Amino acid sequence: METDLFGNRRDEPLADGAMILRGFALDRDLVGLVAAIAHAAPFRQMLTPGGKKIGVEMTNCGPLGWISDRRGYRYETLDPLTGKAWPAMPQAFLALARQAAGHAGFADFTPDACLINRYAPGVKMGLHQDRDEAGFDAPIVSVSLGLPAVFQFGGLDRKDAVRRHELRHGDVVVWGGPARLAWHGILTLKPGAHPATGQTRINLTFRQAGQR
Ligand code: MD6
Ligand code: FE
Repeated sequence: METDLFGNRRDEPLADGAMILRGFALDRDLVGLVAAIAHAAPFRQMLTPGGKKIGVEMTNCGPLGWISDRRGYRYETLDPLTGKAWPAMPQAFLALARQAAGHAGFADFTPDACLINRYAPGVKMGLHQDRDEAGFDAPIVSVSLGLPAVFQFGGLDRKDAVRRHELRHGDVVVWGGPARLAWHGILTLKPGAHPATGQTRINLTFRQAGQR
């Protein structure tokens, strides 16, 4: 557990409206829940609108799922791979996302989408903004599981300087308000093994994607 000298979980400010909650997601069986979701809606590599395979493998749970294909980036209620609705969002996911948002000062967060990213060593996520949602009033809550990764967090302009922060198993990032459209990414994952996830990193990203 990430704690200070007094045994408290630490909060690390990133920017106005953004912070890392170290160890906030520890002691919950999130990995088991991810495995159950992936059984119903398998991890897959999606295509960019330009036709390139995305390195990060993805799936979703909740009413809306983020997808990418030749027609663009968007949210869909049905998984294009199975033709069925995405698996329900587990109560434990919802509770964690709501608690983390509340801890960071965003009351009443009700995510309707949870994108699940899986990284193998050698895989990265380039700098991007999360801007496919219907509105930007709600924050985003992001949970890191398994292998550590280096997170790059920049500003509202793509050219703004980025800072690097290591995200470890159980860390939660919350951002919203003035930071909601900040540019960010994940550097190439280094090889390793983690007791919870094996040779992978898993990231859960909770969003309010549809109309409220
Ligand atoms: C990742 N996260 O941590 C990728 N987006 O693997 C994101 O792209 C992200 O962590 C929006 C808000 C928080 C995030
Ligand atoms: Fe993102």
